Amino acid sequence: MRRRGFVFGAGTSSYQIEGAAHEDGRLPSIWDTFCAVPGKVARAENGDVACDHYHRWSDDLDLLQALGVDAYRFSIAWPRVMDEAGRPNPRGIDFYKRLLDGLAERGLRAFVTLYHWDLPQHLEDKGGWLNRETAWRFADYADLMSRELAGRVEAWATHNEPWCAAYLGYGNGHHAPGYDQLRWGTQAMHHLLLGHGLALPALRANDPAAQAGIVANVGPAYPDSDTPADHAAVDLYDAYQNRWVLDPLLKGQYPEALWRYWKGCEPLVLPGDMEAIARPIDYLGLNFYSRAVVRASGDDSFEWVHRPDVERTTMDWEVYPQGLQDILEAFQRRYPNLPPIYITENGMSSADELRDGQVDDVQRQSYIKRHFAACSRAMVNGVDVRGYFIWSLMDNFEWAFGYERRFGIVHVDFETQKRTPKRSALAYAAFLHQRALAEAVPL
Ligand code: IFM
Repeated sequence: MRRRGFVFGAGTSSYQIEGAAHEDGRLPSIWDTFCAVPGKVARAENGDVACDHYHRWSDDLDLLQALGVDAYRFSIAWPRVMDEAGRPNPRGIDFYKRLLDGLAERGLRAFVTLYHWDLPQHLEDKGGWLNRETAWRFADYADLMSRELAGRVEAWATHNEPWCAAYLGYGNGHHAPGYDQLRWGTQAMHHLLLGHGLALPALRANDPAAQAGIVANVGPAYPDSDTPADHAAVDLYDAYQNRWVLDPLLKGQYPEALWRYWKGCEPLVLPGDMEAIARPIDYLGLNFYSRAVVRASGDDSFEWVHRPDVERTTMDWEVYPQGLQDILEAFQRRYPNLPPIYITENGMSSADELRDGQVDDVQRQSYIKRHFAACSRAMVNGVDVRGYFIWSLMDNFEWAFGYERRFGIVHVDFETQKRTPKRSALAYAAFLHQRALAEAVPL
């Protein structure tokens, strides 16, 4: 099913939009458990209902079709499709079959992520990603889904942002399951990456025409000053933010610098693990939002510099589109085996308000334009970028921040579940329709 042409799309993830937390045999996930712990999620919100996409998926696919995108990126909820014994749950699997049929009927291509953080709670009860066995359970899950959905998926991603799943989930406790031991963060990362490597052969065997890859959240750092110490801080930040994930995948080793920063936190790596992790992938998905400015702090450490008077989003993330070009070109220089890239997430949260039936999210519109321009510059300079997905199709459950941080190009009224395309969605649609016209009527 490999097709040519640049892919434009929009993305979501299961726990953030589906709701229907107790329907059709879905089991609890670590996010259901985490949300129930007082103080973990703003206003004690959770994904029980979210965007009610489980029931409204058909209307949501109509929205995507009206936008004129080529592809939809979504994730499968592992606890919906397998029971505790690892047996398939047909009712859960049917939901994704209906969704994929609905996409095909509308001429939309599917980019499917297997793990966007909603680990079944029963696996967490056995140690979650700290338990090496979970990597094999993940490979079983990948095997099941790629057998069930073979032929309908354009690209599989094993994981979305293992950095967040490992570091925020096990290293600092901001995300489920809420542990805060750095050493656990690095071990969880190792098992997540191992699970990725173990899943690849099944994806390839069961769905040979689909692409198989992984998605990483990346961000460049810039020195606060031109001193050697601040440049060294940039290097260290790069090891922590980018190379911790990308070096094992593309070089088969963890960056040594990281163990100077996190002394004594090396994970237990068994023979054969790194070979499995570094198995070739067809594409690499990159999620890009912002940059860091850092300076040296103490021995072999860095700290963030919060510059005043720069453009920011309501996440307090700096808007720095040039960083996307810089990081794409840096990866191209660094990894001779860099596979084709998809920008699998790019977008921003803003304090959007519905007024007279409209949402005038001018900053998001400009953010998307400037980032896509930066991506195009990297492409002109030789980086093989194959697609660009806006995060997110619609406002949704933004993890520990709950529903207040709105990333969607479609506004969701969480009381009524009414969807309203924001100005950014209308601009994206206008751009995509112009492109379609230009392709249909070449001058
Ligand atoms: O909403 C998240 C998404 O789940 C993963 N990438 C970053 C987004 C914005 O924080």
